[in-house]
Amino acid sequence: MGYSVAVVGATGNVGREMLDILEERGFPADEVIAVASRRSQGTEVSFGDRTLKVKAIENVDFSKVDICLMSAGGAVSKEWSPKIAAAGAVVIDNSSTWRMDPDVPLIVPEVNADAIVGFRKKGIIANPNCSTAQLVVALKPIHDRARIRRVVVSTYQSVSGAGKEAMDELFEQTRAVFVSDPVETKKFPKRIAFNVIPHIDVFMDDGFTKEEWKMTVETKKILDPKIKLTATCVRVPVFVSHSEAVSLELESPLSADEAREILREAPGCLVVDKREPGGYVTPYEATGEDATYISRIREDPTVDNGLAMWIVSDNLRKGAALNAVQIAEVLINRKLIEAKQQAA
Ligand code: 11C
Repeated sequence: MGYSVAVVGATGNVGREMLDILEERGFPADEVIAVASRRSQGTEVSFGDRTLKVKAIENVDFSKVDICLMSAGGAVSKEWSPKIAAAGAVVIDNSSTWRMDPDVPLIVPEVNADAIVGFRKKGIIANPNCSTAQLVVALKPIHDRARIRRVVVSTYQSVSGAGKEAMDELFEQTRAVFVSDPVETKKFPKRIAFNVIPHIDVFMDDGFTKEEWKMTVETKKILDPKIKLTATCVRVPVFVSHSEAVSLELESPLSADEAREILREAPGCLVVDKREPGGYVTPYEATGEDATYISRIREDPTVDNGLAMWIVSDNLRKGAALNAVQIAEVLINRKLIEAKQQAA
């Protein structure tokens, strides 16, 4: 007997990717329901070689659903995730709403799959922010070997992290620059075409942005509360895949060669690190791929036991949809849920 899976937010960037990944990985689903707001009801989305008609969230009977992959934004999740969980489906939520709730596990399967059992408290499992997910996949094997004391990370985040309208804005501004039309800004606070913007999400009282705060608190929750992390998050004119320049201060020494060997064996990681022009991964190559790519691994002599690296991953996949589907696979593989009887 297969599972009944609902994808809420099925018309968005991440929702579509969730459908693709369920299909690609042969997820054991008897039924996949595409769900969105009433506004999108009746629109069609692709699922493999089939087309699914989108249902409005109000019209779905979640008591017949086993797993609900949510990517419909914070407000929808706040209202609907508890209702869906109460109806008996396990919610895997991609928004930031539940991540820091002590009764909701925040999971990256390669890092803290064992914490998933905490889902029984509220019936909700949180997916981390995209920039955190790829970071912790690469940090976990290093932390296990040499204990990370402090992380300094600068991100180079693609516009797809801000949604489809943001992708359209980069495209439209780029076109406008080439044909000498006026460049309009809508979603971003400054022009993004041929520019970079050191600001993602809202500003906090201490001068950091919420995206930077999320990287700190989520890394602590997933990996180790003792790790200190400071981030500068920057939007760049790239459509898909986030990049990160990361400097680590470790408790014990670890050479670049040792780090490369550890990361080569680590789940979810792919090392591409030749010290020559082009011997590293860029967002263009990471797009559409599942791996977290690690390049430019080198010792940093400016601090004790310093190590630096470059980490790139597809933010819509490992940063969102793939991680959510992997969480669902952990639930099934560890027999933490059973498929309900399907309606005829
Ligand atoms: C961005 N990382 O690139 C954000 C998008 O908390 O899930 C994801 C925000 C989140 O804009």
